[in-house]
Amino acid sequence: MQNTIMTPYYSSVLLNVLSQQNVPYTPVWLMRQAGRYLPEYRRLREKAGSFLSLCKNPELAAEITLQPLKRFNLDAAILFSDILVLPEAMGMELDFIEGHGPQFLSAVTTEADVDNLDMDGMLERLNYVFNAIQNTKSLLNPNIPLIGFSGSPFTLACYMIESKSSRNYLKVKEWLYNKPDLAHKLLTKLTTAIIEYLNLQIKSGVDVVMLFDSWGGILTDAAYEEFSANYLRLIINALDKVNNKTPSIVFTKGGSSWLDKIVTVGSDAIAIDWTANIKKAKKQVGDIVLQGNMDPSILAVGNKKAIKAEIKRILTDYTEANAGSIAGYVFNLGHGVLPQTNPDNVAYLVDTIHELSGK
Ligand code: 1CP
Repeated sequence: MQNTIMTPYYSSVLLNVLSQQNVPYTPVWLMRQAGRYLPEYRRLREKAGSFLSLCKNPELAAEITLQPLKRFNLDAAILFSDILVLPEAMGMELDFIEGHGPQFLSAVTTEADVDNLDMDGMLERLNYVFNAIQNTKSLLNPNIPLIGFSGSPFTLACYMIESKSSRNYLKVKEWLYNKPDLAHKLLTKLTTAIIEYLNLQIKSGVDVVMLFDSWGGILTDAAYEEFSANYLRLIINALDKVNNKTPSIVFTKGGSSWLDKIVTVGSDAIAIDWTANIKKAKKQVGDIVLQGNMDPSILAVGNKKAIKAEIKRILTDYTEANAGSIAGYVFNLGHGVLPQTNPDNVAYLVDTIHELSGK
């Protein structure tokens, strides 16, 4: 599966893949590569007292961002933060309750609540994120790109309307079906906020930006276009391309049947979850880069033989669909690393991907 190098423009394999260049091996990074499966993360979190105080401390956030890179030969860092810090900076009080995940103390329920979301001073209140980016960049190997991110407008709206994770999203659906104009008003406001937020992340030093549309998959086909894809497109179009760079990645979990729509959003790469058929996905996305596809539970429950077999399957399926070339693919999971994962399996995964793809 070895490829010839064409004079790479970047010293980073990930940036070369994202800019459509040939690479000597497949780059890999993992969603939630920093987090609870790492004992050094758990120790810092205990010391800091809460998840949010870790996010808001630029030194600790940078340290946690770098933790997985000290252990594993990853090809990218992703900023340690959370998608929910943006609504928090718009005035929604946020709590991370141990064992229950994140929760807003009150939900957005009325038009007045939407109007009251405070955009003035929002970016100043997020200063700790931009400081964490600068700290991380000053410590990170310059050949390793830093990924910044935001939730998609729809996914952030889900948390804001439901106040937390939901089983059936009935409050969100009530907005979509009974008060779509108000839903659009909220999504439009979030879109403006996300554009400002991501552009300041780019100015602060991130090399790639990713949009997490983690809950887009709850929508119907038509509603996905109306309430999620349209807003993703507005964001991608408004991103600053510093020196014509700063590639973007869009991830709609559960979105593999809408790849025809997602390609129209305009991102440089599309991330897929583990339910997607990567061969079909490659045919549908054409020249757009693909990322992801491995089931995260393999790392938690699979043995090395199973992990290797799955890496082989994914790389083989992708290359078969791409005229024998590994170009245009970024290895990742179909969702975040599970807390039950043994870090040794992550080390094995990363090294095996590099080895099998040509390193
Ligand atoms: O210590 C803890 O218990 C906190 C666990 C944790 C961590 C490590 C949360 C709470 N967030 C994070 C970090 C995080 N969140 C990152 C850091 C970078 C990395 O990937 O290493 C990123 C990119 C996110 C993004 C995020 N947060 C998403 C989008 C991606 C996805 O997983 O779908 C979502 C939906 C969230 C909300 C959130 N924050 C935390 C949890 C447990 C959740 C999910 C809650 C739910 O089930 O809805």
